[in-house]
Formats: sequence, structure tokens, C-alpha cells
Amino acid sequence: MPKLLYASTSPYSSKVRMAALYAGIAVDLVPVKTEDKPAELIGANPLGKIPVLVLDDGRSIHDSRAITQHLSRVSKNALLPRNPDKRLEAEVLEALADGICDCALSMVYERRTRPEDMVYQPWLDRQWAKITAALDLLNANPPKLPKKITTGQIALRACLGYLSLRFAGKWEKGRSRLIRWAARFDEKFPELKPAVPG
Ligand code: GSH
Repeated sequence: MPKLLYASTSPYSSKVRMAALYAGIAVDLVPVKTEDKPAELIGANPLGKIPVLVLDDGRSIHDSRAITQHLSRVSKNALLPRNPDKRLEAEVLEALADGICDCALSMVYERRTRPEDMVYQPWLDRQWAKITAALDLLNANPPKLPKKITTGQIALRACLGYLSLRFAGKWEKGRSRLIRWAARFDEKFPELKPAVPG
């Protein structure tokens, strides 16, 4: 069975885990602490980032978008539509959700890795402005939630889960449509939980 090197708090890991579940592909979850630079992780991804999917034949796949595309290919397009326009829409939504996570993660790392007096507020503000712009756009026009979803909707759900974990009480104001969207997602796809313990 393919192994997924992941962390429970990583939004990209959550996306991939949810995508595998939705596509009906079993993966063995292997929790990893990136800060420890474990040999298994570095051997699979020299960048030392998660998620990484290690296939049965030893090949490893990163980053998360390469993984979702792989999962879609091996599940006969369970995650990405065949129709080029619809596929493009799904890919752009996934990129937007991942992009929000990139900004959010950069803020978390800025605070976590620098001494307090060296945290650069204009950098945090710049990242937050990007998150705000993207969330406002999504809130004004939340993606549809049909029976058959794509990696785009899955990425957005994982992203909102991460914002609720790290920016609770900060991202929700004025975003009631997105909050309802996440609740509807959870109702429709109760098996796809954005966070997993461990
Ligand atoms: N673009 C990558 C993807 O989509 O997989 C981003 C992966 C990423 O930044 N993962 C974080 C990580 O591994 C955890 S959420 N950080 C450790 C590090 O940068 O050393």
C-alpha cells in the first residue's frame, strides 16, 4: 500500500488524505515531524516537506498537487474532470486554496522561527492581505458542491480547516457564506474530515 508521509496539522497533507479517501485509494498514514528531518522523509523529498506519497515500487511523489494529480490518474479521474474547462477550473481552485495556505503558513513560520523582536510585521500584513483578498473572492462566489467534487473543493475544505486551526476568530468575520459552505461540505461528505489526530 502507498505510504503517505504527513502531519495532522499540515493543510496540504489533509488535502491529500481527503483526496485519497474520496478517490477510494487506501494509503498507509505515516506521521512525520519535518523539524526532525527524518531520513525517510529526506530520502523521499530532499526539500524535507510534507506531504509525500511513497509508492509500492519505491517512487516518491511530491508536492501535494503532483500527488492529487497522480491520485486522479490512478482512479480514472475521480478527482479531476476530463472536460478541459472543468479541469482547469478545478486546478485553479486547488491552486487558490493552496496559495492561501502558503500565505498562512508563511505567517506561522515567521512567528515561530524568528525571535519575537525580529518578527517583521509588514511581511505578516502583506500575507494577510493576500489571504483576505482570496477569501473575499471565494466568499462572494463559493464553489458549487455537487455530488461529484474535485480536488479543488477538497483543497478549499482543507484550507479552511487550517485557518480555523491557526487563525480561529480571525478569518471568519464577514465570511458567513464560506462558513456555511464548509458546514455543507462536512454534511455532504462526513467521511472527509479535514483534520486527523496523530
Ligand atoms: N507546495 C507544497 C505542497 O503543496 O505540498 C507545500 C508543502 C509544505 O510547505 N509543507 C509544510 C512543510 O513540510 C507543512 S504544511 N514544512 C516544513 C518545511 O518547510 O521545512
